Amino acid sequence: MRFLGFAVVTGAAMLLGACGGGDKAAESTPDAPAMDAPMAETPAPAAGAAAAITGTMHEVKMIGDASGYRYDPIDISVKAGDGIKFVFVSGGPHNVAFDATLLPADVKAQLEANMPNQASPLMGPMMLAEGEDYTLSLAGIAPGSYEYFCTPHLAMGMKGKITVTP
Ligand SMILES: [Cu+2]
Repeated sequence: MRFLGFAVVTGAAMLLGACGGGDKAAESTPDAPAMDAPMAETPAPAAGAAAAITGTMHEVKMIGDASGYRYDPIDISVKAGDGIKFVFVSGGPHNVAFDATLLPADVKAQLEANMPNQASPLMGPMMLAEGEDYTLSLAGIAPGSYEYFCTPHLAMGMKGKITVTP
């Protein structure tokens, strides 16, 4: 309940950073706050291993229109510790998912820890409405390039790439 007061993304990130080291056991909330409100990307540390965003917040649009289904930008470069907010613009449903077979083991484990509300391992929740968003922390992710995709639109080529630099 008390998370609802923090509406701003940076506020939520700071909140997590502030209390992340304290009580790690009691962080799992029964009601997932990210489901109902556009600004509710309050990260819910799953197994206590999630790494909070400490750097810049980037934005990637999720678009489906007459030109096709795509992430914009398709390639994005971030620094370790940065975060990406994926914003549903049009033409959904959209999500963000990674292929475990393409990831180094350490990156796979950290992404699983960092991704809130996974529908299945490494698959973010399905977003159904314009204006919804999904925030992913790249904190703790080793430098490298990692491809991701939209599950409903993979066959239509909706893929993106995140390059993490040191
Ligand atoms: Cu999509």
